[in-house]
Amino acid sequence: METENKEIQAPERRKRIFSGVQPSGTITLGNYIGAIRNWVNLQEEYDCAFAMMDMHSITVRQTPAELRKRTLELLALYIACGIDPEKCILFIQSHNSAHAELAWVLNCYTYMGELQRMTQFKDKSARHADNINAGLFTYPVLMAADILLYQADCVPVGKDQMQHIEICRDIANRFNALYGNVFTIPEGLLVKSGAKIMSLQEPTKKMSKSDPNPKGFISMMDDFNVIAKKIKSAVTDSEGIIEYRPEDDSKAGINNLLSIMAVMTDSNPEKVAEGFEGQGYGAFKSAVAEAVVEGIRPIREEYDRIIKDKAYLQDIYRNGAEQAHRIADRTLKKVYKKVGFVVE
Ligand code: AQP
Repeated sequence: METENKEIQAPERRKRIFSGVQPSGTITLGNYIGAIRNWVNLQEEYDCAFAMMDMHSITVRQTPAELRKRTLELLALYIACGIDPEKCILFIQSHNSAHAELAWVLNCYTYMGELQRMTQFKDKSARHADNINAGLFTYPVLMAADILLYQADCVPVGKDQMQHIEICRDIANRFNALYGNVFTIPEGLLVKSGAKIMSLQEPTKKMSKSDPNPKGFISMMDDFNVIAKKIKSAVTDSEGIIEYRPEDDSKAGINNLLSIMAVMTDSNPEKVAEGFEGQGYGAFKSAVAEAVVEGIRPIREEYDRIIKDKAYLQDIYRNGAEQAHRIADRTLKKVYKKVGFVVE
């Protein structure tokens, strides 16, 4: 019998994505625009794993009951934003012990000098001078473990996290140079618009959920009136001209509002500015407030529905942890073998 001499090609593996948010506060418009919003499109093209990064959160003191509550709220918010648990792996970081295990190994392949250069460490140790703990210092190593465990090809993050992606690549390259091709070298994926949303009160600083001044950030859980009020009292300048000048720090407040408006209306900051030519800051701020509220409204309606269903959320994070373990354990075993541990 003649056999056909055709090669059967294995289907190409879809590229993999890993990302996450810390439940260290209520999620801001910055986290949404710079990260979560973009995951929704990416889930169609990539194999995605998104986690609630609770282990990272404890690098800064948290109230335990609050952290637990916010972790589940974050899961509900992911889903409300359009992340589909049928398409993506959704899990709680601490449910997969491989993260801590790989982080330990990678700690031994990371230099103190590299970690000392990290901007986030410098910023956070200045803000939490009474608690400069070792976890805060080695945060980027845990983040490298998060990414490398899943052999992620891409990591969608905001601009503030790009330095951590760079160190992750350095650690992975160093490990691969010693032991062969163990890790996929990941690329950071930045959004075109809104990769860094700034504080409404100090527009040269990024919007942060742990900002002690709540007027500086818009929480995705804020009352709609509060959102409008915060936008209307955003710091701008006295020039009175609505123009997008990203290089000009004196326009940081207006640039930021233009970026937010652009994302919420699927436009770009220059076009938005053209539309408001000759108008005052008051009218512009009202329009931004309306766009933000209308963008958040459907997410909040979904969120309110999902957060009530605790059994559904539990099913998702349990199932997610199982799937996450399956992928991560393969990488961890390989790493353990390479460094010389006795693997059963
Ligand atoms: N202001 C921002 N603009 C755009 N993207 C942002 N991200 C954070 N802030 C902005 C992106 O959101 C994702 C999740 O961030 P995270 O919670 O893991 O940590 P973070 O970057 O430290 O965020 P915060 O809000 O500033 O948290 P705290 O106050 O706890 O430190 C990341 O992709 C991040 O880039």
